[in-house]
Amino acid sequence: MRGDKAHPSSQGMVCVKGATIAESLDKNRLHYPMVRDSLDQEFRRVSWDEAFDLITKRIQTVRFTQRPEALCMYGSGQFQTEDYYIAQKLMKGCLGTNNFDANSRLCMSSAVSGYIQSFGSDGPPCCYEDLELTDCVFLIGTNTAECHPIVFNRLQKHHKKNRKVKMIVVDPRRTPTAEAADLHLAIRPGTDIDLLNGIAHLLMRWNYIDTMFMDDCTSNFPAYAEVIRHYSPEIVANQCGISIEDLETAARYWGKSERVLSLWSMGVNQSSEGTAKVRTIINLHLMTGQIGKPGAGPFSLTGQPNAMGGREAGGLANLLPGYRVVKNPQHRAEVEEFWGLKPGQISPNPGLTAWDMITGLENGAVELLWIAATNPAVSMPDLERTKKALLRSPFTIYQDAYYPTETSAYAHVLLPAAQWGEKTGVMTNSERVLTLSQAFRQPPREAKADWEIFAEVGRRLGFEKEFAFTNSAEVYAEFVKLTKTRPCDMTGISHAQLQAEGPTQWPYPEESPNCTDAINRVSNKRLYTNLRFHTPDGRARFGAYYSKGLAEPPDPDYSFVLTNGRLYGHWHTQTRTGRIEKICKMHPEPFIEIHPRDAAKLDIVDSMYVEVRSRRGKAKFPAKVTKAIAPGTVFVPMHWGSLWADNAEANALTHPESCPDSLQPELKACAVQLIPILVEVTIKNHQLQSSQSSAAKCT
Ligand SMILES: Nc1nc2c(c(=O)[nH]1)N[C@H]1C(S)=C(S)[C@@H](COP(=O)(O)OP(=O)(O)OC[C@H]3O[C@@H](n4cnc5c(=O)[nH]c(N)nc54)[C@H](O)[C@@H]3O)O[C@H]1N2
Ligand SMILES: Nc1nc2c(c(=O)[nH]1)N[C@H]1C(S)=C(S)[C@@H](COP(=O)(O)OP(=O)(O)OC[C@H]3O[C@@H](n4cnc5c(=O)[nH]c(N)nc54)[C@H](O)[C@@H]3O)O[C@H]1N2
Ligand SMILES: [Mo]
Repeated sequence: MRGDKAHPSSQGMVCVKGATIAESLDKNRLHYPMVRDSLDQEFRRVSWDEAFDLITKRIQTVRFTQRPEALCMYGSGQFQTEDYYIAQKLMKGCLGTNNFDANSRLCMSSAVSGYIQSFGSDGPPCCYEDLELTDCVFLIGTNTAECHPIVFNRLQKHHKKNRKVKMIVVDPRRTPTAEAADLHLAIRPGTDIDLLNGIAHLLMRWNYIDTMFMDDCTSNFPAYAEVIRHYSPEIVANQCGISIEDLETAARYWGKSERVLSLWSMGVNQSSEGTAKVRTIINLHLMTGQIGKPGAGPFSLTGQPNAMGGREAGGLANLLPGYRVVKNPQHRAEVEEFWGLKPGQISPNPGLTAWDMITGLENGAVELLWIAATNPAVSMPDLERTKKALLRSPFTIYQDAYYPTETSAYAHVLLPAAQWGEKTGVMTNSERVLTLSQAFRQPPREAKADWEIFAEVGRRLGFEKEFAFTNSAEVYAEFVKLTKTRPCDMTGISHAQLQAEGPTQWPYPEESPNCTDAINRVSNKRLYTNLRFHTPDGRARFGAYYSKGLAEPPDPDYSFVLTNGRLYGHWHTQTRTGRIEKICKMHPEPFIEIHPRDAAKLDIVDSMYVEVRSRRGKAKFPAKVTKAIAPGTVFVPMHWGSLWADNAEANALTHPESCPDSLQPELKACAVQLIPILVEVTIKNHQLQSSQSSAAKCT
């Protein structure tokens, strides 16, 4: 495995996950469709024909005896764009329910809502070249060094080479990212809006604002000015748990820099006020005119390989293809017409979100759940409740590349999916660059591409014409037509074009007499260079938000804040990285980080087991006593589900509080108690052995 030196984004760099991934290609793959009547039975192998027949019959029954709203699909940013598109056409178009949501709900949905509300459209406005052109980079709620190592590498080179470039990191933990910063603001979890409003307060006070930009290009500033008035440095420093000097330094770095770039990820998005946090970051850019120019702008770092493509294809319950939204009647009409559906076929109601699907199983509203390319039995919040709900599901189809995963235990039907390298499709990265990911090997045994599975079900439901595709290039060609004149116009892009020209950035409209290729390529690097936004009046909107803080703040009974996140070597639920020797050696087991002061109070010493309890569940981890975590806060990695360690599931503790605008669960923080375990317990680290033995059973 080598990086692609010609790729404009990675420039040939790969991290450990990329470098070792070949090792996981043939380990524990799901090879055949399998079914069972109830969850206590063994799976039996069936032919694709039988599996398709079973699924279509079940869909028809639910559709005609209940309602299409009882059908749900839960997909993923691991899909290629073609998989996403076909799923939207099947669910939202042909079946008439918007109940398609993706794991992006747990990830980027706050950024999507924030961009839409502030700019009138989704779409990160920056590009990676900005990493090398900025004077000040503001990293908030992102451990870029471990989670976006290639991005971080580019940034670090620039930072090291240019002494004047400032790097500010806002994170309750002293992560490797924070280690590299000129200024680390170790705020209390959930106090981001306090901090951002506090910086805005100082920028106002010191007159570091761009009034001309605000007058010409923005709206709603007065409401915002009224809010930030209340965020004096004394109040903010106290609230965030940082010094006034550090707060002032941050504001000064921001105010004095010609070009400011902010980067953020899950420490911001994964919150019940995630959208407000995103908009509050954008506010700082609007008040200082830091957008639409090189080296500047609000830049969300996308988590998964193709979560961006999912947004383009409309892969959340509130979206439609081409950066359209379900609630907009014109958007629905455009998509209906394009798909040849009768007017009104697309439901005007946003569908069930990922968490709504879980509560829908609890209250009987969901009759059929189709899960693909995600492992919710590890990654959903409030895991005990999630698993109980999954156990009640009348019919669950689970389509994954690997077996077993924690979620396969909850499936009635298992469908083997081809993964990257075994199917050809398009993926989009954070800077809007599209890459053709080409197949280089056959899918193992009977595995099929996700889009092929959805299309075959569509045809068997009677939509032959709608799903008459013979390859993914045709699927893509149809999809791009739906982006015509939309903010993410990619009508000039096709599989053949990507193959010939290489990775391409959108917007990339098809060639027309007054819009040549050359012009497109120059102007699409950054969005909003003309300082006109996609709102009706062309102005970017300030969002005026007071901080609400954590949805579940600590209290005398649950006095610590638990936060969680990622480690450099592991990918999410370990279906691949857990099977790679080098990575397992790098991160042999889960742990809980505790500050020495807290540890001393509770008589906890390094490596001692600690039981962590929240209102929803409990888990056990060996302690890692370290000053890298702020007192009062503890941290556990998210990667260990029940297949990889006993009693150490971080998500058993998290909670599903969600807010109405982005519907983002509060995954990053919850209140917990810590109980040292004096008698040694074993957290058996199953790792490679367990997965190999269970695999032997199924294949
Ligand atoms: N190695 C690795 N890389 C990955 C992934 C992986 O699984 N492994 N997954 C990918 C995906 S899908 C995603 S979404 C990204 C996630 O990338 P990141 O968001 O960078 O990763 P996390 O570790 O989840 O969270 C980042 C930081 O948020 C901090 N944080 C917690 N609470 C708060 C808060 O209230 N405020 C602030 N400011 N910070 C807070 C945590 O301490 C943590 O260091 O990574 C992607 N890259
Ligand atoms: N507490 C807490 N919870 C979190 C997070 C957190 O930070 N803290 N992060 C959240 C975030 S940001 C994310 S993105 C989620 C990630 O959570 P998940 O989506 O559950 O994580 P993955 O392990 O990436 O699961 C992807 C699944 O897809 C399979 N797969 C891979 N490629 C393909 C393919 O092409 N087709 C099919 N059908 N299957 C495929 C893999 O084998 C794997 O089972 O977790 C969320 N949950
Ligand atoms: Mo993510």
